[in-house]
Amino acid sequence: MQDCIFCKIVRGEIPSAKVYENDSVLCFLDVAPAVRGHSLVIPREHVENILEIPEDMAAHLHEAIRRVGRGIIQGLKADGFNVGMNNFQAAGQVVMHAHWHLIPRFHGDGLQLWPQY
Ligand code: DGP
Repeated sequence: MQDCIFCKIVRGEIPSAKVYENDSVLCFLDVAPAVRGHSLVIPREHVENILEIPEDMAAHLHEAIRRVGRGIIQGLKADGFNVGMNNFQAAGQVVMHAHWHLIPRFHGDGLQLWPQY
């Protein structure tokens, strides 16, 4: 996708702070982090949202999310992490290239990310 900002990051046309990458997945730090270490996991291939993700791609993404999550726990010494995804504009999706937010959490950090259900 020519105009997609995350596709530009994949192509290296926009710089990013890469956290992890493999042939099908890229992970980089969010430019507007909720907290230090807030990372985004994306498929290299352009798909808009979770409904467009084929099974094989989902497996690669899931594995990458686990790897980066492990890094957040071990590297940042976080107590936990949130995994979140906005799908479609009504749900807060701004960049229309599917992505997962990984947000490090610490006991007592008081971060309010999503409504408490
Ligand atoms: P969402 O609302 O789920 O579509 O979140 C999009 C996220 O993408 C938002 O937290 C900010 C981040 N973002 C937008 N543009 C850039 C960029 O050029 N570089 C990086 N690293 N992150 C970006």
